[in-house]
Amino acid sequence: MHKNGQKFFVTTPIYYVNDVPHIGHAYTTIAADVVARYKKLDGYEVYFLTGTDEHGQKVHQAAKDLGVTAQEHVDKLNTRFKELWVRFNICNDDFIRTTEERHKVIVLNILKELFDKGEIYKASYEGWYCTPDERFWTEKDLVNGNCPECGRKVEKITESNYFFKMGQYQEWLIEHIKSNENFIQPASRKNEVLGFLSKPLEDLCISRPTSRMSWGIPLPFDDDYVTYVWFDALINYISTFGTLDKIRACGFWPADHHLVGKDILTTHAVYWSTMLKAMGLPLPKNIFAHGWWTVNGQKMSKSLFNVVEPNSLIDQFGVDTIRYFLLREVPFGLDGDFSHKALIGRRNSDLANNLGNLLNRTTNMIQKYFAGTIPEAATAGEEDTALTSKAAQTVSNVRAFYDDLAYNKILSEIWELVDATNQYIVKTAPWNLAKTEEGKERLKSVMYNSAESLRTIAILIYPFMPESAESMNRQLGIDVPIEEQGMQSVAKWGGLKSGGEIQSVSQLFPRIEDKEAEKILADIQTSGDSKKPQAASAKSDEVEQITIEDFMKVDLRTGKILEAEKVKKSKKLIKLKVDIGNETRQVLAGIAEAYEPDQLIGRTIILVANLKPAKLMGIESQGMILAGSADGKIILGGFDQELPEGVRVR
Ligand code: ME8
Repeated sequence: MHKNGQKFFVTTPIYYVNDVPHIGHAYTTIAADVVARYKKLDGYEVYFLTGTDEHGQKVHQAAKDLGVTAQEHVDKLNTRFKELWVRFNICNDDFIRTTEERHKVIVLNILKELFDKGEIYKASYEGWYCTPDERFWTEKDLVNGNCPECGRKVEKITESNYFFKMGQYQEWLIEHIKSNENFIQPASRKNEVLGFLSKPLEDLCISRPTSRMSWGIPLPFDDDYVTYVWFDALINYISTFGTLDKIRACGFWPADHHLVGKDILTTHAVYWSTMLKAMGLPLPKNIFAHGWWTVNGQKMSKSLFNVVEPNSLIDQFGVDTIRYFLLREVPFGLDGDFSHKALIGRRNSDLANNLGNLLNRTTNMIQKYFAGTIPEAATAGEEDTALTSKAAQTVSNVRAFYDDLAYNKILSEIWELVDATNQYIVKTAPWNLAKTEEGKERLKSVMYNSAESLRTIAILIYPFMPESAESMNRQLGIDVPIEEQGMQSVAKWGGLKSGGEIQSVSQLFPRIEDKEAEKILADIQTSGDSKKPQAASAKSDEVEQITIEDFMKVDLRTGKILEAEKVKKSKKLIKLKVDIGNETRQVLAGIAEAYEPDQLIGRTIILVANLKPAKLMGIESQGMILAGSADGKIILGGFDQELPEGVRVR
């Protein structure tokens, strides 16, 4: 394939390793994959980076609650992302983890260099700290006394810490943003950043005392501290290449696009830009902050259990339908709402009816009229010229829309060509041409042009739907994969070779029939469109049915709580002594955020009495008590009248 000698570097955020991967994460990663694949097709040498963010308080806490080491925890969890990206056909060149040695070494070097240059200093600090977000805020940042980012409670903390002299770069950064029009996109988000910068920019606290949080990269100049998780994480964009010298030499720097969600624009536009300035490295050409997905109008969150589980969606609809839907449905940059109904609608109208039909009718007619051999174009009528110029226009518009990552416009352009080709077939009416000798000559051109248009479409949709595009290409009897044909093969009409043999393959996008669609929507309705997050290996989101015998295997018993105390160093766990009639059990329950130990004593609960004992934080738990949760609030299961201990519940 023709190489243009240019390099292209695109990144996604590195996702928090203990998040359950959902369509929000998939969205950014697919968007990066599409532009990476397009640039490759266009002859660029591409470097596409993604990964996982593995330090910080949340990981530390989650590992503690599970009674495993933080390293064991992250080693296990990062694979959920890796495996999902394989399923989604993501062509990343590197997957970086912030706990890897190669990353830690670079973070240490950079910290040391900045410290030696006087960019980092130690000072006593008083601020408002949001533990879940791991961020300090000043008094003026707070909204109604709460964290301006997540709205949760903040605590006042006074401690000595290390600071990066971020504030000194405020004027320079404002100037940089204003004079580089595409540095932050979309424009509305750029204005938000400028709004943020209209208030005085403070220096950035880049350390956390190990006494409070030890899961991080120790500061090279003070063992009592670890590096603030954001300062550590942003450096992943450098550590993938190695040292600063390697960065300067690799030719990929600076990034062409850092793709991020709007939630983390400030950390990229302000923290990252000023960090780079201090290091003397060029800033990214573009930071694109896309919008936020909700699901049927609700926020996606683990605690709400309404995460749209991507593995299940892939099982149900196929990879390419989801890749297409996410980028077609909502303009990149705006917020969107995910609904299965809209997904099925797009699949049936755009993919099955418009594109699928065009491919089927064209290949079927070539089979029927030319025994499957692609004929040679002979004549060129008015309709043919209209179609070829539409195709040329489509290619040029698609190219231009990539500059602004206007994915939905790109797809809508391509579908205009799909429609134009379908209309071309209707207008030229091949079934009538086939009736006469003269018509048969014309039919050759009509069939050739329809197939050539499909070849063009296949190349244009390839970045979005790589599997389907390659399959279309094979069906058209082309044995050179699209990856090798490149964008230059659609620079002019006529790249399809006559004489190629049409291959019949199974239907690309079978229609989801009304009955099946109704069933899918009804299933979602009954589960409140709320699916519990599943492990990446889960193959189906259907609720498995069990028999009464299966259910009876679970020994549920009433139990009276005799004692309750909080587990030291755990935010969530309470240790209970529970009387279940003929014996007393020690049980650990993750309810400390919802109940005080005193409230629990004397309560009758339901215990899973035949659960294998397990150790949490080194303490044995001999059973599990039942509870429900809504909006993150945990409520214990119980009875509306008194029952003695040890009664079987069924
Ligand atoms: O912020 N809609 O990681 P994270 C759209 N580790 N995109 C969404 C989304 C939603 N509902 N939910 C998540 C972090 N995303 C840091 C990043 S980078 C150096 C460190 C996507 O796991 C979106 O890209 O919270 C968002 O910015 C990112 O996931 C946040 O991922």
